[in-house]
Amino acid sequence: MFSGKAKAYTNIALIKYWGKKNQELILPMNNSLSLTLDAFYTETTVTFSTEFTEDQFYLDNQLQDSKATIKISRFLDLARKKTGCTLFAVVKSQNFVPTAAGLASSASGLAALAGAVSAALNLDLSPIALSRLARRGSGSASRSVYGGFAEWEKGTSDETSYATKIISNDFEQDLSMIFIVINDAKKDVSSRDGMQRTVETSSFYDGWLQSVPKDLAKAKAAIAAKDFTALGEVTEASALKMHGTTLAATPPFTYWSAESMKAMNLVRQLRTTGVSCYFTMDAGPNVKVLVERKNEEKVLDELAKHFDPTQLIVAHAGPSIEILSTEEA
Ligand code: FM0
Repeated sequence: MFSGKAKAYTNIALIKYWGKKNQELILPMNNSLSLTLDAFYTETTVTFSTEFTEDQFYLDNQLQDSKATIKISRFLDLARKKTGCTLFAVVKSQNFVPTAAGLASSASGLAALAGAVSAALNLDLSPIALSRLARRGSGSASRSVYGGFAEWEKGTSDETSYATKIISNDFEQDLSMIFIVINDAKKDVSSRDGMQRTVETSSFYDGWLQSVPKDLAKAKAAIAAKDFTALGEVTEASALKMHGTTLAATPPFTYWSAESMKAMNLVRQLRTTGVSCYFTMDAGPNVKVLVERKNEEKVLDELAKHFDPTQLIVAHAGPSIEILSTEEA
């Protein structure tokens, strides 16, 4: 019996990953840049044993159906192939999320799975190799290998597509990200389906691709200069452009709800009163507000006038992936 356990934190992209050029290998169309956060994480244990007769996947103590398990099995196959291991595995994953608000993240989940399986099979991977493996589970997971800021270099092959840490002089310690949790009845288009539909059908997609290198350069310069305003501006712009592409897809779609718009307007309004803060959004209606830590209280107080306190979750920069144990029995 071999087992490994790992803990990985989620990350939020400031410059978004949106679109794949290879769906099998999860090679992205553009580089992305993210901040790993401390508030949400996943702990995963993978155990391989001769006693198991199939792969099993438990999420938050619930045995998952065959559809969810097949995805995990395919991922495990990548690691099994590396070592010639033919054993089945039981995967137990726990998402640590402050409220039951649909904030479970594929980034922390697949990064933790990659860490756990590499620990169980003693793959002894470098951070880059672990990032490449995590990428095969979910693109954004490639970035959760690192604490603080990370950049996922799109690359041109399985070998060359991976994330690295951005050295930031601890700038990330000055930042807060406030999640505004917006529960919406509308069924989401998954990020996987949404980005694919956009690549294939959106007439705005070329504009997105053209804009990313400039935005990425701006973000990296802002991090190097510890320039919050510049980082905030380009973060918000990247999110708006990504979400713009979905409106021109066929069929068109949007992740924005009325409440998301309310939150975004509030952020803009706060700026007009001199409080520097910026929003970003991913493949769902939640809005995340980037703010300097010194202004966190002020922004929270203002948001609390319009949203229920249970909808507001504060996060700060989080650490890199942690391998918690490796056991052989
Ligand atoms: O995180 O198809 O990683 O850069 O969150 O599993 O590779 O779940 F919604 C925007 C993340 C997409 C931006 O996509 O997709 C970002 C997004 P997968 P992910």
